[in-house]
Amino acid sequence: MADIEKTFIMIKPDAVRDRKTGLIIDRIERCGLTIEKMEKCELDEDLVKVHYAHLADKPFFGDIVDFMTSGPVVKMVVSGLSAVSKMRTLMGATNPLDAAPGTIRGDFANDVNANIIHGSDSLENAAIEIERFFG
Ligand code: DGI
Repeated sequence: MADIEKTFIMIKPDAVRDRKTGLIIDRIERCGLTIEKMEKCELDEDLVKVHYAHLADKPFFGDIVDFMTSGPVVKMVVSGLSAVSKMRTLMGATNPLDAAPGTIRGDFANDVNANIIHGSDSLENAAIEIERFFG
């Protein structure tokens, strides 16, 4: 049976700037998931570097840091049955060109870096990321 899980979600600066926050929250709630915590904030460079440390050796790492510090984000804790995998399905593939229509990235994003939403990729990382961003 599926378990109630908590996952970490972040609406990225492009989507906040384009006033898509409400549309994205609507998609999340329509899936039966619950927004437990939500805060609009700016990320400092050090936090972004820690969060994306698994990509530190990639040539596009600097682009990620520049993009994620380019404006406010909306960070959230989202809960529900199988929340981690449900959110990953709802978000769609990392590259919006590969993301299926009907997914958040498939419908709203065009750029692999500015791909409008982050969601934890495992239950273990969800706990780490919730602690990292909400303490
Ligand atoms: O968990 P995801 O965000 O789906 O994927 P990830 O952890 O592999 O990548 C983190 C972010 O890094 C992703 O949301 C956008 C950026 N990224 C990933 N692959 C590429 C990329 N950015 C560029 N410019 N090119 C890439 O190939």
